[in-house]
Amino acid sequence: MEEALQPLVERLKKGNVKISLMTGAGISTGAGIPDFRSPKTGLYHNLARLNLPHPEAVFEINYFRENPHAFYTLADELYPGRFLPTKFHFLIRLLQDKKLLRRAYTQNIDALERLSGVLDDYIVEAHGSFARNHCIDCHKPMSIADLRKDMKDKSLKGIPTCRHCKGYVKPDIVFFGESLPRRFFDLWEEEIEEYDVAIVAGTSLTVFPFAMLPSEVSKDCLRVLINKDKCGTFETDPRDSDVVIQDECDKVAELLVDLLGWRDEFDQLVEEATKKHKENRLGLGLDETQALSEKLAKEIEQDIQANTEPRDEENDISDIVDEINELVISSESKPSKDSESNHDSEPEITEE
Ligand code: CNA
Repeated sequence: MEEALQPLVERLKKGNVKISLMTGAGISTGAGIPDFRSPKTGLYHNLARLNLPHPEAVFEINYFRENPHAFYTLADELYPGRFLPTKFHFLIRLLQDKKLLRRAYTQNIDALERLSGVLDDYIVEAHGSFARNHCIDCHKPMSIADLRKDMKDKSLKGIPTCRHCKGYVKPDIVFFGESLPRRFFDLWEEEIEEYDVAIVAGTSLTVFPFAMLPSEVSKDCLRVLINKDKCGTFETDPRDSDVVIQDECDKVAELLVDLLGWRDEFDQLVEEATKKHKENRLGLGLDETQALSEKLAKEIEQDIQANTEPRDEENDISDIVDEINELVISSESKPSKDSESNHDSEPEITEE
């Protein structure tokens, strides 16, 4: 594995590279969150108890309209706050601290990038997140606090219900048949050609349009797949320069850290963050998760200001902190704008 990683290590050691991460559920299995498709342990394998017509139905909007219970059973299990970031998430955070990270596209809805201290500006939650909720009928927003209250309300059978029209409310997680956030397409268009390295990890590359990202990067971009299985464009349209590592994400993250000589910083980061999360962990919900990411962002801002010149690009750290602050406030009290929900005429999420 060490030899296979050399092209990546050499590029990173040279510095001045723009790295994009394109990740999926496999980077979070080490945290205890099941992925979709792994045989025996994947969510789809374990959905029999929900009596679904087919496993994907749990994330289908038409099925949700008729039977929201299946989704909310799962949402309760997966709701952010219960899980700690993995070694792989901390590698992403370290890439950010080293000013090598350009963008972290994720299909995950677990917010673990945020919890590892990756700043909002770098993260593209392509399949949405639990940060906002809307009624599926009148599209009015619902606060996280109300959603969590309804999820525990036996008289509602745990189904969050719109205060205005009594329709079902759903977190802004992108279901099959719904469009992805505008930001995903904007960044794809603006900068996909700019990346020097694309690290694709923990994804089966079966959900579109996300699965197309690795084939859209420029010919000069080094593509690296870190996944248990070879998949997607790495199989169907491989490039000579591709690096394919079929192994556990966390194991590869650890090896990379050693090969790059980042061990001490990495261990310190993991130790400090884990301690903080354990202190904050009891009853941690999404609002607390965001507050924690705000705290981490502030610390990063202080570190960066103390040690280096600020970035000369659009990523003014104080703006990012303001943005995260705004997110915390809006998730707790301010209604979010309907226009921010994912109802643009963009391509919809589909499975191969
Ligand atoms: P997937 O289709 O389940 O594929 C996961 C891939 O990761 C598979 O190829 C596995 O072999 C591989 N894998 C699993 N564990 C590891 C590991 N430790 N190291 C290396 N490889 C591993 O999931 P995708 O993300 O490709 O599918 C997209 C769906 C999954 C998105 O819509 C997500 O919202 C959805 N999802 C997200 C989460 C989460 O937020 N953590 C959990 C489950 C599903």
